[in-house]
Formats: sequence, structure tokens, C-alpha cells
Amino acid sequence: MRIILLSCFALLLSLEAKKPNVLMIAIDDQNDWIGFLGGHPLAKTPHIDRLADRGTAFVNAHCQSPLCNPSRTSLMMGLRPSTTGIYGLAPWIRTLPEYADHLSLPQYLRKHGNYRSSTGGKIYHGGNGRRKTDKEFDEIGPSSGVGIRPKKKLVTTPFGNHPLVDWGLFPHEDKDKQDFKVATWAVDKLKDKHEQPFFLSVGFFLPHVPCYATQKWFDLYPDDDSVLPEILRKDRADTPRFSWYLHWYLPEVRLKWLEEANQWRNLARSYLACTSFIDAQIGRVLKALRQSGKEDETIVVLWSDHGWHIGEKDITGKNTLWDDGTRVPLVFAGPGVRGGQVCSQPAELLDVYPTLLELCGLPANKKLEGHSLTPQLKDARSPRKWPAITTHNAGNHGIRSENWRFIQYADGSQELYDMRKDPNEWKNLADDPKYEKVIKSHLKFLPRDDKPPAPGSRARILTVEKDHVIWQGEKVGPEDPIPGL
Ligand SMILES: [Ca+2]
Ligand SMILES: [Ca+2]
Repeated sequence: MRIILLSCFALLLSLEAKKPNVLMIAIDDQNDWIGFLGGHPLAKTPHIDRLADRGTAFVNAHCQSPLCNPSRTSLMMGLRPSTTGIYGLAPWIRTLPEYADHLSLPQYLRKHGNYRSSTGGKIYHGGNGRRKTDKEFDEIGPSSGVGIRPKKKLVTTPFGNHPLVDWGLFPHEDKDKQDFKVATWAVDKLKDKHEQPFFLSVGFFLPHVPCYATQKWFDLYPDDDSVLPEILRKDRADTPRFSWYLHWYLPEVRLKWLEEANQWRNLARSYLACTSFIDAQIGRVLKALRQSGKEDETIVVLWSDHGWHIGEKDITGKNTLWDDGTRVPLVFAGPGVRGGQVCSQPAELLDVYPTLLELCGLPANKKLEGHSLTPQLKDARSPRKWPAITTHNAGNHGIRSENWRFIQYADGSQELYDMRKDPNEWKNLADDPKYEKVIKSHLKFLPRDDKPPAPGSRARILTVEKDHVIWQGEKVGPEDPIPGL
């Protein structure tokens, strides 16, 4: 009897020891200009592509919000922005009493799987989750940031000259970039002896602006207009007036100005150069994982928090509900994941949390709103019932199914695109009665709960009513001129 008990105990111990580690890699403002996603024909990301080959690559994955804080909060908490009311760069969700004790992904892994969690660089937005009192992670590594930057901005703009609105070729050493230091920290972490299973989260800041790179990274891309995305002039002529409320002023002025100032190509090239630099940092981390001998027992998940326009629909930047603003890389690799697969079913960043719980063999967290992607990780052709939903400020939702992009704004106006025939979302079909059924099939997925912005919210538009918005303190209706134009 004693021997049986002992061997049972030993078996339990060995089962415990088999719990996979998790290496989570996040990129900031990285759109689909990634080799395996095909969003830009020239994008060079060999290390990310190799990871995609080794695992299951999602080519129709979307963020829950096209902005850092709400997107990252949603992923880490497993809750939609429309549920929490977190739509803007503030507040930090833990300041809301109803979410003070909600278990985030690392907290759940710790509580139910004895995981030790570490974070380096940008996982949550800003300092969120990095204070000791936050109790999010067991170990806090280096913060995120730009690192070395030119003494003077490289680009001066006529609209406020914000320090973040900058890019270009700037001679420096890669090792002086903060993202290089974050990767070095992760490489060291992977060399550590681990007594518990680990959750190592590594967040890179680039290609978020200001995106500076050295000659070596610029040389990967030609200095000609082939680096520019294909755009349709006056593309927004057929989008509802309400869509303009979300993208006013700065973005619009920026593209016009970019062309006038001959900066469009420089921005596109700087962004691509930084994407390849980040790919190389990811390569360093993945090499360290391989060399640690733990690759076979470590799940790797890679994502970006949202997309970024570089001229499409006259916009440079984020904060949109089109694919340029919502489509992101999402890759899983490692134990429990079939390799060499590409999945075109819609997937959400919200799915990362429940998927990891299932891959780690932990009990499901019933509070989560995402769906485990494990059926697709076993067989990419497994159908998924749910589309991907992105929300930008209360009441504005984008719904992405396998073949369609549907958007409904807070005033009820709509857009619909046939992504098979029109992957650039140029022709809005919403007013064509032929598509009534298609629209109906998407409408049923609109979140039922449209929370108003949480107390302490910080966003360009806080109040969205049926016939007007409050934009920077002013009431603006459909007949009013668009501010700043
Ligand atoms: Ca971001
Ligand atoms: Ca159009």
C-alpha cells in the first residue's frame, strides 16, 4: 500500500513537473507588415516567420481595441472593453473596485498552476502592473521605452511637434535601444534555473513611434516608393460621417502633411526598419529558448496590441476599426500546438488567456469572455463560431468574420466590406440591400453590454451620443465642420 501511495505521489510530482512554461512575446503598434501575414510584400521578419512555421499562425487575428491600454487590459484580464468601460489610455483597471480582485492571466497561472511570473518591457500600458503593489507579477524586469534618441527631433511637424511623432535614420548602436536591453534581460531569464513552471512575458516598444533605426535596418528596404502601401485616394468618401469622429484632426492633417513634407516614404521605411529590428530581438530570445533546452516544454505565444495605418484611408496611426487598425500577428508554438499550420478563422487577442489555461492543463476561468483556440491549434481547419470584435470608444464596434468586415458606429451607421474581393476595404457595401442578410448575420455578435467609459477615462472622445460627440470638450454634430480641417 505504502509503495503504491509513494508511486502515486511520484507520478503526481512528475505530472506537476510536466506543466509547460509560457514565453509570451508582445510587440507594440505592429500591424500586419510581417512576412507570414503578407500585409507588406517587402516586410522582412525571418525570426517571427520561423516561429510561425514551427507553430500555428493566425492570419485573421484582431485586437479588442485599437489602442494600447484597452487592448492590453482586455488581453491580460480576458474581458472586453465594452464590458469594463476601459476604452482609453486611462484608467488602470485596478482602480475600478469591481475589477480590483479579478485574476489576470499571470495571477491565475500563479494561483492555479504554481507558475512564477516575470515581466520585462511593455506588457500592460505605461507603469500599470509594474508597481509592487499591483501584485501582477512575481518579478519586474526592465521598463519599456525608446532608449537612445537623437538630441533633437528628426522630424518637425506644424501640429504640436509631439516628441513621439518622430522617425528616421539615426546613427547609434542597437545595444543602446531599450528593446535590445529588454531582449537581453529575457535571454538571461531563460538561462536561469527554474524550480517552478515560468510565465515569462517580454514586451517590445518598437515599431511604436518614435521609430528610429540605423543604416543596417534601413538597408533592408529600398529608398523608393515600393515601401508605400497601396491606397485609394478619397477612400473615405463612402464611409459614414460618424466614422470621421473617431479619426479626426491629427491623423487627417498628418497624411496631408506627410506628403507635402515628403515624409511618407521615410515614415514607411522607418516603420519597416524597426519591425525588422524587433524581429531580430525576438530572434535572440527564441535562440536563447532553444539553447536552454526548454523549447519542447515551453509554449510560445506572440502578439501585437493593434495595427497601424501608414496612409491607408488618409490616416497615419491607430484608433480605427478597419483591418489596418485591428489586424495583428498571433502565433502559438510548442507543446499542444500543431506545427506548420496557418489558420484563417477569425481569432481575438481575448482568446490568448483561455487558450493558455487549456494548454497548461489548468481549470477554465469562467469569468473570461474569449474562447480557447485549442481546436484550431490541433487542426487549423476547425471552424470557429465567433467572429473577432474590436471596440473603439463606447458603441463603435468592428466585427471581422472569415470573409467580411462589418462596422457599426454609435449612431447606427454602418460599413461592410467583402474581404475576399476587397481586402483593402475600399468599397463600402453597407447601403446595398443585397447585403442585408450578411449584415444581419454580423449584427447578432454586437456586444450586448456597451459600458460607458469607466471613471477616470482618458480618450479623445468621451461622450458619444446618437447625434453628436463631445470632442475635446466641445459638442460637435453632423452638420458642424470637422475641427481642425
Ligand atoms: Ca500599442
Ligand atoms: Ca472607400
